[in-house]
Parts: sequence; C-alpha cells; structure tokens
Amino acid sequence: MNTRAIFFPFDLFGSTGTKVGVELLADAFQEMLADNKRERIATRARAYANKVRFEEYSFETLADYQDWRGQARARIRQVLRQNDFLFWITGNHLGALPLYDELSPETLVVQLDAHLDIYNLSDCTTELSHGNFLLHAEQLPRIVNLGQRELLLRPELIQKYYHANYSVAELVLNEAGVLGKLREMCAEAEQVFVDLDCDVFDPAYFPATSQPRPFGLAPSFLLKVLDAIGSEKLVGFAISEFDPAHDQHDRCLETLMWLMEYVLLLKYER
Ligand SMILES: [Mn+2]
Repeated sequence: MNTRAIFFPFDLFGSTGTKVGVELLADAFQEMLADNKRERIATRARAYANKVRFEEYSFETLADYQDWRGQARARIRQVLRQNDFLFWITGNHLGALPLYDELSPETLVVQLDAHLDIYNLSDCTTELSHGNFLLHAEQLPRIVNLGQRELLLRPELIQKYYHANYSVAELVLNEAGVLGKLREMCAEAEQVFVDLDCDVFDPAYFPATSQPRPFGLAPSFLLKVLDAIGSEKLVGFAISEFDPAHDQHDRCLETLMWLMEYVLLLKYER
C-alpha cells in the first residue's frame, strides 16, 4: 500500500490564511521525507520511507480556481480506486468537500470539528462556504462528529446530515461510552476516513485557527480515537483550518506534523 500525501491549499469563502498553513505543512512534510532519506541509521521511518508520494497543488492564478472541486474530485477518485492511503491536507474545511463528494456511502467519516458545517442561520450565507458545505455535497458518506460545541442547531436538522454526533460535553461526561460506540461503528464500517478540522482542539493547546471555540479537545485525545478506529480500517486522513498567523513558536505546526508521522507509523508498522 502506497500513501498519497496531497496538499491542496484552498481557502476561498472562509478562513483566509489557511492556504499558508497548507504550504507550511507541505514544506515540513517534504523536509521530513528528505531527513528520512538522509538518515543512515535504521529508524522507524524505514517502515514507510519508500511508500509515500508527495503532491502539492498551487492556487496562484484565477485559472487555478476554475473547477477546483471537479479537479480535486477526479484526483481523489483515482487515489481511492488505487486503494492508496490518502492524506488530504487543505486550507479551510470547504477544501474537504470534494472528499465528501467522492467517499462511498459505505465509508464512515470520523469528523473532528467544533462546528457542524450545516449552518443555515440568518447571518450565514446560503452560498457555498466553509460553514455550510455539507448542505452542498452531492451525496454524503456516513458521518460521525466528535467534539462539536454546537449550542444553536437543533437535533432534527443535525440528524439529517449526521449518522451520529457526540458533543464535547458527551465526550467529557461519558468518554468510555462514546469511545465504545465509536469502536462498534468502526468495526461495522467497510472503511473509515478521519476528517480533522483543527478547531476541534482547545485553543489552549492549538491556538492556530481562525475561529477558535472554547471547551475543545486535547490533541492527545486523538490517540484514543485512532485506537478505537483501528489501523486496518483507516483509509485516509484529512486536515484543515490550520491558520499559522495565530501559531505560537510553531507548536501547532509541530502538533500536526507529529500526528501525520504517527498515522504513517500506525499504518506501516503493523
Ligand atoms: Mn470548524
């Protein structure tokens, strides 16, 4: 199994500035691969060293944005068909829409996000945005949200789009119960894709987002989530909403790089 690490710095219609986040991650990721190549001592990185292919899109001209969704969908479709593991690193959360378009209904998406991106409130645009894009997806895979801090949207609306959702309150009050249910759902699913919107983290741990919300998760909680999913079922991992203008001494960049390397080891060391 090969891994396609695709960096897709899309950040129109929300969280402008996350484009730079993708570019930073792309640089750091390439540096990690180069360091691994240079190392003469056998390290754990050898498990994945020759299996990872790096790709980076650029959005410099108006033409680059033409059919961004169609282009992304076509590339994602190819990768999924080849059964490669997919890292999809994008700017704002809307950049993950092509994934939702392409993932089969049998796929379970474990979505970590402070928001449920189905906002239809009076002050929200009805045009496609990073806060409502699930309303615009062609068909949706089964989505389970973990860590939402929603205080406005009513359950009837949420249930239309989400197979399940566990607010941060449910996670804190009944962590074992929620992780148990997640484990069951993942065991039943054909395959699992993780979609991480960085604002699921508490700003105390991860300040580098444009729309931070309090009462978030600690990054280490993701280890429990990955354990519940199991490395065999995991077919891809998306990251979005990293806004480095709010980072402090690159610690958020390092958090994401550590996480990506951890996921690679999880996949290749088993
Ligand atoms: Mn969000």
